Amino acid sequence: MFQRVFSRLKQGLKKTRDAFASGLKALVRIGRRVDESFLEELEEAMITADMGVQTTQELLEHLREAYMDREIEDPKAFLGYISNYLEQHLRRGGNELITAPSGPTVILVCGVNGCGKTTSIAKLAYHFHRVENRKVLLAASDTFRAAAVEQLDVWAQRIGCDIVKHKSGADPGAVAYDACAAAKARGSEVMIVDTAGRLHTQTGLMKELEKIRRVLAKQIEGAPHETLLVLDATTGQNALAQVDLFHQSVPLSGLFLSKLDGTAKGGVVISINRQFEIPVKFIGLGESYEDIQPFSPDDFVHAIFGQDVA
Ligand SMILES: Nc1nc2c(ncn2[C@@H]2O[C@H](COP(=O)(O)OP(=O)(O)OP(=O)(O)O)[C@@H](O)[C@H]2O)c(=O)[nH]1
Ligand SMILES: [Mg+2]
Repeated sequence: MFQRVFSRLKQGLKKTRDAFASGLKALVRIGRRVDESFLEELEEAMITADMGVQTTQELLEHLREAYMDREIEDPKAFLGYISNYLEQHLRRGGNELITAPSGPTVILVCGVNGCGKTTSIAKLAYHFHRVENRKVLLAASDTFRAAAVEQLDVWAQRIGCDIVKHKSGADPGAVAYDACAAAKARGSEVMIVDTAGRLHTQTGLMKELEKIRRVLAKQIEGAPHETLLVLDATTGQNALAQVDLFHQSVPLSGLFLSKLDGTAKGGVVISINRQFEIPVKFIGLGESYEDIQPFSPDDFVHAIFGQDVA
């Protein structure tokens, strides 16, 4: 089972691995010396993978020192050094989901238009309902975009979980309110709230998101236990600005990084993890509801470097 999950992760990160780790391997394989031009090429490979300037510079600094101190003798050893460094860097803790001590765990999901919210919610529903065998209820609080309710409804049917929905155009806060009542009455263990895509400049829509959050907080103690921002990994470094702006409206507790399969810039996980206190909790690796993985720093680095898990 674990091997299957890991090979799915490796498959999903193929583009990043090809661009970054394979590039690095080619760099060290030609039996060259470590000199300035080697370090420059290394830097380029890291920036291309979107690891961020800060992480790249810091890592290069460490590599230089380790080489000067003769801790690393030949270029091949650089690979092990880099993967260890990244693993330690990513392993900050807090990647686990926060759950309610009793009653439903409420997860509010937000993000810009088209970033993958609804698909990611389907993946979360699949993960909790089908993998962890917990009772899941979805709240269709995106009443703004035409067909958004139907889209979520189709996922709920496929996965076999509950859904609370109103008509398109209804008040998303009222949907959230009804969903809380239903979750309590039906003994749901996890309730996931879909919301409309919005930009921070759309003041009305941002206020609406804050209102949904208030409704949840009033109806269920401690809710939302998680507020997840879905970030499209293919947007690269732009994702960083979105974290800042959404966090100002609704305090975020975690990130769901979607579409990692579609980018060679998977290194963005590293810069996001570095820049914010907010941890990456899940990653999305495809369009099917099975393409979800709870984020594990060690597995992520192993998958990128193409090593087998220990
Ligand atoms: N390859 C890939 N595609 C994804 C992933 N997640 C979502 N998508 C695709 O991204 C597109 C948008 O996904 P949605 O889930 O509808 O995004 P959304 O944020 O809910 O969109 P709005 O509600 O319109 O704001 C769809 O075509 C999805 O199939 C992923 O992890 N990998
Ligand atoms: Mg949606």
